[in-house]
Amino acid sequence: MTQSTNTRTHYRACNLCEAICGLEITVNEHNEILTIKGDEKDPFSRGHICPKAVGLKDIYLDKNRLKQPVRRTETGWEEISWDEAFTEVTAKLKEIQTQYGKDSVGVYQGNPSVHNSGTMLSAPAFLRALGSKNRFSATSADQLPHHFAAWQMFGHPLLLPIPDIDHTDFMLIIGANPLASNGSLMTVPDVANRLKAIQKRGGKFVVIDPRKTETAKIADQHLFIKPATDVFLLLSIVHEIANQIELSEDAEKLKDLAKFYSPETVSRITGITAEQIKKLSQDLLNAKTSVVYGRMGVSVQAFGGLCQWLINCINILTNNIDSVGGAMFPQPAFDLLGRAKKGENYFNRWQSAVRKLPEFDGELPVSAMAEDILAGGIKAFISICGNPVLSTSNGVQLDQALDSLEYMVSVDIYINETSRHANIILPPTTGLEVAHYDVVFHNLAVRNTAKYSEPLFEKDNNQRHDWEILEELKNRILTEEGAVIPSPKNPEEKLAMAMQFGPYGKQGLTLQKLKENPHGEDLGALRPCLKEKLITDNQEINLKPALIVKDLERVKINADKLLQETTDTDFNLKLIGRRHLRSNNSWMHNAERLVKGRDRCTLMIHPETAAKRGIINQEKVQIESRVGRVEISVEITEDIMPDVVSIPHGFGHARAGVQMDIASAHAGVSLNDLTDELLIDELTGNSAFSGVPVRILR
Ligand SMILES: Nc1nc2c(c(=O)[nH]1)N[C@H]1C(S)=C(S)[C@@H](COP(=O)(O)OP(=O)(O)OC[C@H]3O[C@@H](n4cnc5c(=O)[nH]c(N)nc54)[C@H](O)[C@@H]3O)O[C@H]1N2
Ligand SMILES: Nc1nc2c(c(=O)[nH]1)N[C@H]1C(S)=C(S)[C@@H](COP(=O)(O)OP(=O)(O)OC[C@H]3O[C@@H](n4cnc5c(=O)[nH]c(N)nc54)[C@H](O)[C@@H]3O)O[C@H]1N2
Ligand code: SF4
Ligand SMILES: [Mo]
Repeated sequence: MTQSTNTRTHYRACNLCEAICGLEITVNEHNEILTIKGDEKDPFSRGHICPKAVGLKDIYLDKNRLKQPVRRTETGWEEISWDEAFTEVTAKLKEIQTQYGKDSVGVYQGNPSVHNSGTMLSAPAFLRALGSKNRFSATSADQLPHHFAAWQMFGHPLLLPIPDIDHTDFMLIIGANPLASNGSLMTVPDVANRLKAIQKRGGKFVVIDPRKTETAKIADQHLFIKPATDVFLLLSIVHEIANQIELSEDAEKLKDLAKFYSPETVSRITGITAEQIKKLSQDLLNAKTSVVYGRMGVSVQAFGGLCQWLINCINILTNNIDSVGGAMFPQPAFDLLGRAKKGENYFNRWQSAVRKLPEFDGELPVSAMAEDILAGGIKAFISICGNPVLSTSNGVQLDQALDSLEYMVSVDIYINETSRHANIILPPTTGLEVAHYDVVFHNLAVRNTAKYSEPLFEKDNNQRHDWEILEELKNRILTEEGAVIPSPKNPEEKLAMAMQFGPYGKQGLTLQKLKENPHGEDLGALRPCLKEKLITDNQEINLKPALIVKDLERVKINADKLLQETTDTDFNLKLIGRRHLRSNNSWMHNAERLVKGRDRCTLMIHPETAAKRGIINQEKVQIESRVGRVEISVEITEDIMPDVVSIPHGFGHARAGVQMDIASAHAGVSLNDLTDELLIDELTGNSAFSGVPVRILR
C-alpha cells in the first residue's frame, strides 16, 4: 500500500468472478473509498474491470449486510454473541447426528466458496469433521460435466483443458457468453480485447448459442442452435473431421461411434445446416491452430458429460491439445493437482436416497437435495456461501424442504431467499475485508500468473472470516467427540507453504515476494505440459472411456425421438437462462448502481413466437413448466431463436422475509421456480437447465 498525505492506494484482485481483475482503490484518511479502477500494472488484467468491481464498495457499506450472528425467533431476528451462536449450532448438530447418524446433517456450498482462499483451505477439514455423505454444492448445477470428462480422459477432475485464447487462430465458443460472464473455466480478464485480438491477427471466432448474445454480436459468425442439441452437433463435427484425417486405432473407434451422426442427419435436430457444420469442421481442421471451448450452456443440459468429452475429442483430433493455440493446461504457483493420486475413483461410491443419483468427488447431485430432505434422511442443514433456493432447480420445492428441517444454519452475509430458513446465520467478512490468493482460478487461467492481496480494511474485533467460522465449528465438533485438535494453521501459513514447495518455489517465488508486488507476478504464457500432468493408468489420454461410450446409447434413443418430430406436447417452448454483466448469480442485486435502469428480468421471445400467441412487447404473461409458474414481462427480440424463451438466472427476491431492500425493490422472478429437478444429465447427475419445456398462459 502506498501512502500519500491524505489518501492511500490499495491494489488487490477482485474476487467476484473468475477473471480475478487487478483493482486500484483509493481511500481517504477516514477510510472512505474514493475510487475503484482497473490496475494498469496488473500483468494479467492490464487495467480491465467491469461494473461489478465498484459493487465491492456497495457490499462493504451495505446496511443489510449482517455483521453479527442472528437467531430467528417467533417475533423476528435477534442478534446474539458469537459464543452463544457457536454453542447452540454445535449442540444442535451433534444432537441430531447422535440421534440419526452423521448423514442426517446436509451441507450445501455455494459459488463464493471457491472465490475465497480461506474457505477453500478450511472447508475440507470442517467437512471431514462433520463426516456426512449428504454433501452438495453448486458444482452439480454448473461444471460437473467438465470434471467428469477430465477425470475420465486425463485422470483427474481438475485436469481441465483451457483455451489458449491469446495464441489461437480459430476459436469455437459453444454455450458461453464471456462478454457477460467474463469467462468461466477460462480465467480471462479483458476477454473482449483478447477475442478481438484473435481477429486482429487474422483469426476468427464463432459462437453457437440459442441466443445472439453480446459475445455472438462481436463474433465472425453466430449460429443459432436448438437448446440441448449440442451433443448431435459435436458428434457430427467428430464425424466430419474423422472422415478427413488419418486416424489412430483409437480414433478409428471414435469415428465408428459418430458414424450415425452425419451433418445431414443432425441438421434437422440442431437447426444448423449440413453446409454450416461442414464449414465449421473444415475451419477447425484447417486453421493453423484452433480450439473448441464449451461452457455453461453445454454443461447444464441432458448430455452435458458427453458434450464436454466430445469437445476434448475434437481438440485432440485436430491436434490442438496441449499445444500453443489449442486447449492447454495451466501451471499455477499453487497447484491443486499437487497431491493428485493415480487410479482414484471419484464416482458413484454412494448414491442419493430417493433417486439413487451418483456421488461425484464427495458430493451428491444438488437436484436430489430437496427430495432427500423431504424424504426425511436429512434433518439438519448447513448452507455456506450459497443461495440454492434461487440457484437450483425447483426452488419452491427446496423452500418447502428447508421449512421442514429440524435445524438449519447459514454461513452468509445476508438474510436472503435461502438463509431466511436458518435458525442461526453466522455472517463472515467479505470482499474488501478479506485477504485473497486465488487458489482455484489460477489453475484455470489462460496465462500463468500469481497474485496475493492483503485486506483493504481490517475487520472489527467482533467479525469473523469465513475460515475462522469453519475452523471454530470444526474444533467444537471435534472437541465434543473428544478428539485432539491439531494446532491450527491459518490460510496464510498454508499459502506460504504451498508457494515454497510449489512449482515456482525453486525459482524463488514466495508469499513474501507476492506481498511485495501487489500487482501480481507474471509467470508466462501457457506451455505444453500434459505429459507430466496426465495421471491415467497408462499415462495416455483415454479417448473413449467406457462410462462415456455407454452413454451414447441414450443419445441414439434421443436422436430417434427427435427425428420423428412429434409435436405432441403442450409445453412447446424451450426455456434457457442468461447472465447480465451487472449481476452475479443471485446475490449482487442489493447494490443500487448495479440494478438501476430498465428491468432486466424479462422473458425474451422471438417476434414470430410472440405473434403466433398474440403477445405484445412488455405485456405480462404467465409462464409455466411441470414444476411451477411465474408472471413476467415480455421482451420481444430477434436476438433469440424462435420457440426458445429466456429468463435471467438469479432474480426472485420477493419471497417473504428476505432482508435485502434494494434487491427486493427490483425483485424479478426466479428462473429456478420453473426449472425441473427431474431434468438432469443422467451420466453425471448435473442439473439440466437448458431447454426446459414451458408454455405461456395469458
Ligand atoms: N437456472 C439456472 N440456475 C443456475 C445457473 C444458471 O445459469 N441457470 N447457474 C448456476 C451456477 S453456474 C452457479 S455457480 C450457481 C450458484 O449458486 P449459489 O452459489 O448457491 O448462488 P449464489 O447466488 O452465488 O449465492 C451466493 C451466496 O453466498 C453469499 N455470499 C456472498 N459473499 C459471501 C462471502 O464472502 N462469504 C459467505 N459465507 N457468503 C457469501 C451470498 O449472500 C449468497 O447467499 O447457480 C447455478 N444455478
Ligand atoms: N456478470 C456475471 N458474470 C458471471 C456470473 C454472473 O452471474 N454474472 N456467474 C459466474 C458463474 S458462477 C459462471 S459458472 C460463469 C458462466 O459463464 P458462461 O458459461 O459464459 O455464462 P452464461 O452467460 O450463462 O453462458 C451460457 C450461454 O449458453 C447459452 N445456452 C443456453 N442453452 C444452450 C444450449 O443448449 N446450447 C448452447 N450452445 N448454448 C446454450 C446461453 O444462451 C448463454 O449465452 O459466469 C460467471 N460470471
Ligand atoms: S470481470 Fe470479474 S473480476 Fe473483473 S472486475 Fe468484473 S467482477 Fe471483478
Ligand atoms: Mo457457476
